[in-house]
Amino acid sequence: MTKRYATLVVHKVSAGVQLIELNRPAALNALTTAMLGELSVVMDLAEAEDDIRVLVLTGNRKAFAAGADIKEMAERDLVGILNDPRQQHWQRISRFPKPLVAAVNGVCLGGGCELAMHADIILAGADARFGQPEINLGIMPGAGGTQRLLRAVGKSMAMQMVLTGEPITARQAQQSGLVSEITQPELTVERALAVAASIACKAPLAVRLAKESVLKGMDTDLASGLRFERHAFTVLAGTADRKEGIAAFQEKRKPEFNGQ
Ligand code: CO8
Repeated sequence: MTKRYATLVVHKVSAGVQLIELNRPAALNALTTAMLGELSVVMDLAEAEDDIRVLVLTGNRKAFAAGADIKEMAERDLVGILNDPRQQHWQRISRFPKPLVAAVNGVCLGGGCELAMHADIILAGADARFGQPEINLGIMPGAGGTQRLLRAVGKSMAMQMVLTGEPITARQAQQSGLVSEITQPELTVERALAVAASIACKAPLAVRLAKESVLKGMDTDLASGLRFERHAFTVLAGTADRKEGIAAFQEKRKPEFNGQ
């Protein structure tokens, strides 16, 4: 099943997996407020729908997204930026509780790179380029780029990208930890869907708490992170899916998880 929005195309691909394509090819998928708003709506629907367990986000072969839409940005003054409605959409995207996999081909710049970094896993085609070129426009990253990039690639690489604006290759992105896997460009989406399908058949509550626990580790000290992990692990002891998972292992069969 496919649903078309003004700036997105959304496909129900397989059991539990939904694919979202950013669809402004003439502008290299530059992110407008409307596009981020549609992404928020799709995420609201996906969060509420039990049958959707993992989202895959992609662009096209030329561009994941070339950044925030510069034409739209040019119309915003200081007050416009202070009251920027995009902030709400970014927050919504960052709070999405189910796994989000990004399949990146082509340019992934500025707000596009920041959007990719909202994903839990980034897979990239060999020709992908990641960058934070905002400095060339006299501005700086404003949707988490300085913070998420630092955590993903470390200080030196983050500083180099943010201060020079020069993009890095898919290979450099993988070596520095921004990207988990590199594929042939024509296979990036297929591979991302396979990764998503592998996650979609796991116990949803375990997936949700595991994601939350890893994200917790991004912004807390080790002791607090370990405490959170311990609580989450304990909570899962009360689930039917844990019983099912262990029973299936002992009975040498595939588990059937139902999210309880
Ligand atoms: N915004 C709007 N339109 C764009 C953008 C963009 N970011 N990028 C490309 N386009 C448009 C071009 O204007 C062009 O349209 P047209 O044909 O109508 O002139 C079309 O896409 C194709 O682009 P090019 O002809 O430039 O294609 P090239 O292959 O020659 O170049 C590049 C590709 C190198 C990617 C080039 O387009 C480029 O440098 N783009 C801008 C990249 C950039 O600077 N991105 C950062 C934007 S700022 C940002 O993201 C801040 C985020 C802050 C978020 C805060 C939220 C609260």
